[in-house]
Amino acid sequence: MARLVIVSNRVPVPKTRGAQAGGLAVALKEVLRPGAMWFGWSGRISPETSEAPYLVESRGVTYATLDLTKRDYENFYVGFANGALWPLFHFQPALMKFRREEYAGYLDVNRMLAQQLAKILLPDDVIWVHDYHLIPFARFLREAGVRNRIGFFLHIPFVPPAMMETLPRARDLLADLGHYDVAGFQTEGHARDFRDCMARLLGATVAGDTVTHQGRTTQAVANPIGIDAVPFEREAIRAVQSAETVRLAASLQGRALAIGVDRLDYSKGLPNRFEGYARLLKRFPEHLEKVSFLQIAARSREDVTAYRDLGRELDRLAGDVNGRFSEFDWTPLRYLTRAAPRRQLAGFFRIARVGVVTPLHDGMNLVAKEFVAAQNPIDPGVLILSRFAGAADEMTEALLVNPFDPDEIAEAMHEALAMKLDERKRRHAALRANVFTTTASAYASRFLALLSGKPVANGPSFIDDMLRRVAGKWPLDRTPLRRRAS
Ligand code: GDG
Repeated sequence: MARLVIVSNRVPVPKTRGAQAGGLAVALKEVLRPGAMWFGWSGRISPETSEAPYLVESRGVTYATLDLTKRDYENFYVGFANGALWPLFHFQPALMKFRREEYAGYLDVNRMLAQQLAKILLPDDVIWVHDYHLIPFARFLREAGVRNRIGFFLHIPFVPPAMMETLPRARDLLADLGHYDVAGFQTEGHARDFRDCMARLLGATVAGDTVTHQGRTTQAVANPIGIDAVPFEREAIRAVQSAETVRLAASLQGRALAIGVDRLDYSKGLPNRFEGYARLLKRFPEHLEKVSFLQIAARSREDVTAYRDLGRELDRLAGDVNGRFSEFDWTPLRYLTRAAPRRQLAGFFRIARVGVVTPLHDGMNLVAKEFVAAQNPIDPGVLILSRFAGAADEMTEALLVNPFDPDEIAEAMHEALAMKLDERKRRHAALRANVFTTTASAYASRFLALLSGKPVANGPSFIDDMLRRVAGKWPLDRTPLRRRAS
């Protein structure tokens, strides 16, 4: 039986404590069945790159992680991945900072990780690589002699050829993607942009969804990610009784709650959202003192300059909104920059009248789906969603807005706050049907079926096999771990 290997930049080893922001960990929770392995960076910085992975087994899943050096971290993670690729793929070339030494560091880390993984693979293992940090990973596995099926899923958008070309080394990265057997994208538009780039920038042949370049064929498909909707709804129902949700509800004093939850990231459109809210209060004064906006924006990637600049801009804008509109007994905008526990978010979503999800560009956006799953179908809130989130392809019953126009955000908030129960229910029923069918597990099984065509779970434990093969040479912690409560 084939074993599944998940490869991603960060590996959420179960003992990690505390609330965790970030879409990938949430989405992959479902796929990890006994017999699987999750391989990648430990999230730790060490004086030396690890010589071998650190292994942890929990519930039959092996977590194999390696430390990076400070230099690796700065070049690979802060530099090329988050300083060049992230802005490029979010249509922000002006924020893209390309430096050759950082790109070289990005390749070095990918090579090192691939060489480590190659040592522990069996010929039947199916390898599923995640996201923009690891684009060249398959090439380095191939160079190490790996002939297994290798798939790649990009969680963020892809860009058309004219935008892709602004990145120095774009052609090399595209060629690297040609080493995957399957390349998955959040939307058909992203998959098409990838195929166009391969054709226009590399001269690859495209036929239907397959791309052939230098004798290798990659199937490039849309495979939209989803959430684990049933447990999330259950969590929301339970959380309504929790002390935090009760406290939040009491603090509203009958006012409508509008909510936004995002990582503090420039792709999420937060400045325009704050300005849109200010325009709502200015242009539609009937909402003054009738609405409270709660924005939770957990700080992330603070080592990258653009994120620190954004933090300062939002502090200023939040102060401006509250300075202009507050009353001595009403604060229009509540702005928190720490992560909240997941359960708490679910409860907050459930009591909100409006969910505001207005990224400038987003691969999918799971918050949109979580907001819908958390609603009470008898009295549901309204979702406002950016046209440029991947989720907009499926969630057409949301109030779709252009996030570059703060007035459009204001008008949608006005419409949502005034919307009658019948229309709220009609829109929510359609959105709910979508969110409960296009789930995380549907996404994962679809991708794995394409990649392997045969069952890939419940195989023999990686750790036992590795123990046999490397006989005590690697650091290993077999203490059974409690499942992280989040
Ligand atoms: C990438 C792509 C794609 C947020 N704040 C807190 C918190 N979160 C959780 C949300 C949600 C997840 O993090 C965020 O997922 P998103 O999809 O909205 O965005 P990214 O982190 O940018 O994820 C994105 C995704 O990958 C999956 O493919 O959809 O387009 O950019 O689950 O609820 N969770 C907790 N506290 C917070 O304060 N506990």
